[in-house]
Amino acid sequence: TSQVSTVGEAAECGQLIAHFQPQISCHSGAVTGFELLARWNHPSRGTLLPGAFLSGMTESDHSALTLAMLDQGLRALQDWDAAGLDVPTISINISNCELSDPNFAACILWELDRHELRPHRLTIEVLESVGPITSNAEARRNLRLLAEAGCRIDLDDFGTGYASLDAIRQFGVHRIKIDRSFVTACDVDDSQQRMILAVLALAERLGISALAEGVETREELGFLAQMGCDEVQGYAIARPMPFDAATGFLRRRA
Ligand code: G
Ligand code: G
Ligand code: NA
Ligand code: MN
Repeated sequence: TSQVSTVGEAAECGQLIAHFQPQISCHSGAVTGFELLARWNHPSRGTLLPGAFLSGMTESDHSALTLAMLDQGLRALQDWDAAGLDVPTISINISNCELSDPNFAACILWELDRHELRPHRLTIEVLESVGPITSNAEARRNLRLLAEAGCRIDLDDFGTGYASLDAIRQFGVHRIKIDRSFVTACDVDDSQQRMILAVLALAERLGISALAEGVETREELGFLAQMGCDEVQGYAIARPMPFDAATGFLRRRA
């Protein structure tokens, strides 16, 4: 038998599994969504994290990964809807190279339509840490099409990138995800606190919401809630988990 070696082949074999990490409202404690994080259940190497396979991927691998995550995420929403479990949106990570594909937005909107889910149920996480997405006309067009259709756009790893403020202005970014590097020890470290407060003030002025990622302790969570952060995500709430465990998490909180 041939050895599976690319992410595209892994997708075909059903080896790409979405893990779901909850996002929580600081005000109500309600689940506001789940971020999907890819895992490769490799037959001989065990469970691979994205760090082990993301870097060597071709454009076609990227699109296969996105389609696999999208399909699992949208089917999860269908299941949760049918079970009466309220999950407003799921977030998927995309790579910036996908945004150069003229068909990207149409393909995403087709998948939503095919699953009979409205566009706001999907959040697209875009990264600025790898380069300014706003310099690419096709990327701008794709993001604008998605936002106009009602998809939500998250700016991931906020604070570590290049043209984040420009991106917020150019297409409707709904939410910034404050990078974990600013969140760690924010309850006790003065310089972390000032960063968080500055970013929260920025988000408020721009009328977009802020989610702090990588929240690991109750103390960090308490500080963020007190400072008016809208949402949190991190080990303090739950680790990324397979679909069944995520469903269990929702049932316990319902
Ligand atoms: O869980 P963690 O090790 O899973 O993820 C590490 C990194 O991999 C994160 O920065 C995340 O954005 C990225 N990542 C996780 N899943 C995906 C995915 O499906 N597509 C892309 N492009 N990146 C992902
Ligand atoms: O780049 P992105 O923000 O998508 O990365 C998410 C990454 O952070 C994933 O690897 C995920 O497993 C990891 N992660 C999620 N919550 C926490 C946390 O509380 N602490 C740490 N150290 N990593 C986290
Ligand atoms: Na992300
Ligand atoms: Mn991030």
